Amino acid sequence: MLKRCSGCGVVLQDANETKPGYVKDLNHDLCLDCFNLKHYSKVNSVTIHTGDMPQIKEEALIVYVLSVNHLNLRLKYRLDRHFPNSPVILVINHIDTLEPSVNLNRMIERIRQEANKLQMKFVDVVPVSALQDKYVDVLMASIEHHQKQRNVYLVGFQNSGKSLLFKRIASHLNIETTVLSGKKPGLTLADFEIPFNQNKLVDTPGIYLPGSIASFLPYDSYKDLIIETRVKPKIYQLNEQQSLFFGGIFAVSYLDGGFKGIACYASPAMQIHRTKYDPTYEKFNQLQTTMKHTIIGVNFIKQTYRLQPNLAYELAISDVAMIHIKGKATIEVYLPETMRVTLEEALY
Ligand SMILES: Nc1nc2c(ncn2[C@@H]2O[C@H](COP(=O)(O)OP(=O)(O)OP(=O)(O)O)[C@@H](O)[C@H]2O)c(=O)[nH]1
Ligand SMILES: [Mg+2]
Repeated sequence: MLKRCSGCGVVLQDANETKPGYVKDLNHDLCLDCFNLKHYSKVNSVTIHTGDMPQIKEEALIVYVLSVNHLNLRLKYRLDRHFPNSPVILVINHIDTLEPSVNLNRMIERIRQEANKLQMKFVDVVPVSALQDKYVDVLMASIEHHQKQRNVYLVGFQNSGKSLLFKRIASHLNIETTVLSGKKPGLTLADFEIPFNQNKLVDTPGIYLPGSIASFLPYDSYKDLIIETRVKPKIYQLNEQQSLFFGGIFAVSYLDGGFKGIACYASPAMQIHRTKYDPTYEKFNQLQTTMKHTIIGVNFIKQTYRLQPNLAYELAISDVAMIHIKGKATIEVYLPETMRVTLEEALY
């Protein structure tokens, strides 16, 4: 039988060091990548697993794990169509990274309203922190309530915290698991399962998100930029025709809308620099070489967004910044062509 890595689930092989699953000795339990991640916090491989929504053929209970870092992508998938016969619990993870003033009930109510509009139903919406073990017991009670002799699958985008949540639930049940969690997107490569109320609870490989920071920078560099601790937003009072440079990674320009405060949520490692708007971004291009976090040698493009009055927006750029802006404005983002950028109504 093929032996799998106990951290990520990849099939182990000792033939090719450059291919996934490599081990020097097939008696080892962790592939080289997982070994390096676990013991040295190092990731050498640059390939990202590009898995899509997992195929779950049975009638199951789906636990859809969404990180607050991905709130903008909350409507990206019609889960009711992917899993037509399976009820879905929505879990909002990483709530420890939000400011304490964020009203979670209001956020949940808004998400429910949006889902209802799409005639998509969540049987429950539960905010949790897998890291701090907050409300994991509430989630487990909800799973038990909705499970009804079905298997339970944790699904969600890469890095949403499925594996950490899986480990937390396992430890509540006094079950040992070896699955690894970490900032590398696409870490889990196969299903992991534990018994759960006469059925099973399954951690699945994450859904690939194109345009993630990991497709542009090596792990050593992007790991500082992924938001995993509480971030106090940096508030900038901007005049029209001003730009903010986010390291050498992207720039956000405020073109019109009057004098306005905007709130930037990013890792403290992200250097933010305010300057005068220049449509050629010449200064940005010059500064790029001097920045600690920078993306050079790819094509940059400009995207323009017109924001409506009376609405609060979140502009999310890759996995590294969420920018909150209220009311009428024109915003231009200058960023690598294939980097992900989304604009949605803000939920907090
Ligand atoms: N602050 C915080 N960090 C979390 C939380 N849950 C997970 N993380 C961190 O987020 C990163 C990703 O967690 P994983 O559990 O590996 O995510 P995943 O969804 O299994 O990712 P894939 O296997 O790639 O699909 C890890 O560095 C975790 O420590 C949380 O509730 N709060
Ligand atoms: Mg995982």
